[in-house]
Amino acid sequence: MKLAWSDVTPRSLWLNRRNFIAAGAAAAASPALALQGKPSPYSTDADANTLEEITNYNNFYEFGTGKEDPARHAGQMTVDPWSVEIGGLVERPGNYGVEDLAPDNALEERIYRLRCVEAWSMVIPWIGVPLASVLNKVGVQPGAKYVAFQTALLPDQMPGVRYPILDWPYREGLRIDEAMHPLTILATGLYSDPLPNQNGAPIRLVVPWKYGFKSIKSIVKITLTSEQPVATWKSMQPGEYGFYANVNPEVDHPRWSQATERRIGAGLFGGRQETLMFNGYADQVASLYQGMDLTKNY
Ligand SMILES: Nc1nc2c(c(=O)[nH]1)N[C@H]1C(S)=C(S)[C@@H](COP(=O)(O)O)O[C@H]1N2
Ligand SMILES: [Mo]
Repeated sequence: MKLAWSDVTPRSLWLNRRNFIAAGAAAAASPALALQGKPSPYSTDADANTLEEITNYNNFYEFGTGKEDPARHAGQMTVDPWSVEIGGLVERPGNYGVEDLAPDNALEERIYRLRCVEAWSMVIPWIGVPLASVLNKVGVQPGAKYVAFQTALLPDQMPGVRYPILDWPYREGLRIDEAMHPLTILATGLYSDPLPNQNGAPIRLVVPWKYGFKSIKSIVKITLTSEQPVATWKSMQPGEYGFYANVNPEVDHPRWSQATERRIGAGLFGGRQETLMFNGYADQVASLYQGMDLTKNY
């Protein structure tokens, strides 16, 4: 039998997590869905968005460019069985199952802010594992400087990829120190349920201090490389989207300001809130970019 949240969580945290607990109680009735993660000091105590909001306002262009398209179409994607091909500069290349990479007993809860480059934001209670734990499992070779990620390309199941909106498959990358940072996770669930397809099932990257497009969904391939890998948005529009894509209120997008953001669900009178440097994670990550000109390396 698993410990209850109240057994392992201080009451102050516990109160902030009331939404999560409610979802967990519902999931307990259905043991197959009773994924639980350990609470984490990396979590924000900001109020999380509702499951309704998180699963109905999405960017997942493989299913269309409208915010409601993923909720409408992603259900037709088969996510089980699924394997992730890990290769390049690693000691143990191979095809890994999602359960191998993110076993139930390793799952953690991370309540993170998500800031889209389009200037809206949410707070999402992810469940997942540090990407570092996966990279350590496969063994990083000394020459590895970057990590490349690739999304599944399933034309029969993804109506969006029939159109050349992006250079499919969707690809992203991180520098190795960014990939190994404890804030960087691979998520397999949210609100105690397995990840909904529209949020990138069965396994997706979450890098909370970067614009949302870096957090690539439905990953089928991870490759350790010595050169900076291709990133889809950067390769499409390099003047607008950089490799780093760190949230930065002082560097505007060429077509709009990045100084403020609209919190989804805040309502008409919620107003806009100030965007924080590194999306509020500066204390943890600013040192990664010491000496870099962030207006050039955007
Ligand atoms: N494969 C893939 N990953 C993707 C995207 C996409 O279109 N395709 N959109 C990105 C963008 S722009 C954002 S803001 C986040 C949104 O994640 P969410 O829908 O789970 O909130 O996913 C990112 N990951
Ligand atoms: Mo985004």
